[in-house]
Order: sequence, then C-alpha cells, then structure tokens
Amino acid sequence: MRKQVILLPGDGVGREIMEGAKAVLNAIASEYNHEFIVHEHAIGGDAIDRYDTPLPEDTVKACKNADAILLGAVGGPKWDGMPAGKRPEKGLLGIRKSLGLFANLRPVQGFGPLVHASPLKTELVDGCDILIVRELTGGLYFGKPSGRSADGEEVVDTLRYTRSEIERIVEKGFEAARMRSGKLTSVDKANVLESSRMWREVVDEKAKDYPDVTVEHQLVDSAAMKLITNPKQFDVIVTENLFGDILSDEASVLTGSLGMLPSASLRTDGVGLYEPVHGSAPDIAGEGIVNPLGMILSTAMMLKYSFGMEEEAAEIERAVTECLEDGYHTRDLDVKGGKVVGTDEMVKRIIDNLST
Ligand code: GGG
Repeated sequence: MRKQVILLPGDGVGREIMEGAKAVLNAIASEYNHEFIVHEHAIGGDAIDRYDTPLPEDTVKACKNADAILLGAVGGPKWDGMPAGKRPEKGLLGIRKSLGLFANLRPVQGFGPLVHASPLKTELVDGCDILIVRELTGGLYFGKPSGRSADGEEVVDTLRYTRSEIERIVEKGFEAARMRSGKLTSVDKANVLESSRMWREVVDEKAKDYPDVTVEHQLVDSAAMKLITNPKQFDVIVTENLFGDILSDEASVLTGSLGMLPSASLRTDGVGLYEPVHGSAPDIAGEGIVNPLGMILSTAMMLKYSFGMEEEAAEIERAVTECLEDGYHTRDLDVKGGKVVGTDEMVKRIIDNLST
C-alpha cells in the first residue's frame, strides 16, 4: 500500500518522539512492502518562530491532501506571553477544526508489565481497559465570544454545542461500546450546565437505536473520583471536549505514565490525526529521555484506523508489550527491577522486536 503521511513534530519533546514514529514506520514499510510517503510541516511554537503563525496555510493544505497525520506535541513556556491568536495550542486546535476531526479516541490500557507502575493499588488497575471518546471541535475550546475586556478586568469563554455536534460524537460512543463490552458511560454536568442537559437528552434519544448497549450517565466530578477509586466499572466513556481532556490525563495514572497514552482524532471518512495525549514536556526536551510509547502507539492507531492495517498495528503493540516485559522502560515509569533506558534505545528495542 502507498500512503501519504504528514508529520507535524511541533515543540519540546515532539521532535524526539516523531523520530521514533518515523523509525517504526520505516520498519513496518520494509517488512510489509508498504510505501509511506512522509512530509514534515510546521505547527505550534515551531511555526510561530519560523512563520509568525501557529498554523501556516501550507501546513493546513498539506494535511488536507494527506491520508493521515502524525503530530508530536505543541506548547512551551517560550510562547507564554504571546497574544491568544499566537499561542502554539491555537495551531493544534486549528488543525483539528480545519480538518473536521470531531472524534478523539483515547484508549487507556494497562500493559501487563506496567501494572505495578501505577501509584494505585494493583487490584484496581490490573485488567483496566477504557476507551475515552472525547468531542474535539466544539465546547469551551472553540465557543465565541472568548477573550478579555479592554480594561483586563473581565474574561469570558463560551461553552457552545449544537444538537448535531452532540449527536455525531454520541453516535461514535455508542458504536465503540457496541464493538466492545456493550457498556457506555456518558459524562456531563447536567445538574449545572444547559449544554450538558442537551447532551443527556441526545444520549437518551440515541440509546433507542442501540438496544444492545447499556447506558449510564455520570456527573463529571463523580466520574473523576470513580476513575481512580473504581476504574474497572468503565468501558467506553463519551464526553465533551474539556471534560474529555481532563479525564484522559487523569486516567493515564492507571497506565503508570501519561507518556503511555496514544490518541486518534477522526471524522467519518478514515482520515485522521494521531498524537500522544501528553504535551511538549519542555522540562525534559532535548535530553533523550522522553517516553516514545504514546507516539508509537498512536502510529499503530493510524495504521489500524486510517489504513486498515490491523496486522501491522497489532505487531507494533506486541513489540511494545515485549519490550516492557523484558523490563525496559523510560524514566517516567516506576517499575521495580526494570531497566531505565533513553528514548532512542527504547525505539530500537521495539524495532528489534518487530517481526521476531
Ligand atoms: N500531543 C498533545 C499536545 O500537544 N497537547 C497539548 C495541548 O495543548 N493539548 C490540548 C488538547 O489536547 O486539547
């Protein structure tokens, strides 16, 4: 197969983890006789430095013509003082919006060898397998008005959703639940927010089309607590943009490190953007110690969801598991008796494990 992939390394550790993804893609290409045509483009702070905008037109155009996109991370203190329109995160939000990528899938899966790396009790996390389905192009991150008054004394952000925006993401949640255990937890704040009340209405309405799926509603504050006190009650969680962003970072505790979590941002036609859930980690950028697994597992998600390469994706996941079973991990993971290695060695070991 021949596929066009755009690489957006971004900022901080973004470039280091993207090198890992490229190496894994190359290895898969030669093993399976695929051709991945990769082109790199700027986004985030890197794009601000080079082109004075977090999302150059050229980047958007290239992404619109691609089969899939891999993104590293954006942001960092260097751009903290920038006006709102010139913040690195604007690039990330802008590319998701420009491509209409409304569904963000964030699997939270405990890898066997890491069961003791979580600060939570082993019996709580052992066997945890949750899929967070986060709405990605609406809600507080995009609602207008958003800004600061002229005297700087008042600020406003707007939480806005249309019924059809809610319907399409809730449908993704039901579809995912149907493919898994048949349980869907919808998370909202319906006791306070009007948007959440409409969200709940839509979920109840859609539930009629999915009699095979059991639905429950949870308020976000309670769900946040249960996610770390009784995580195994969850299978698929569907929620709006901000809640999904926060809950998935929280859920990463179950896996031992935020560095482990991959994600896919999708629309309905298979084109997708794949990125680790973590940010640019400026405190460790350039040190060669960042965990590349969230990025590599995102690459596996790209092969599976955008290119239908189930076998290749499964092979990457197996190679990652084997590497962890052999005791190798980066510094962010607290595994007793394990061997701490740097980013490049971790990538090399995974590649060595492919096709063996
Ligand atoms: N790779 C993810 C990343 O760079 N995250 C930084 C960020 O700004 N995240 C906000 C979001 O995912 O909505």
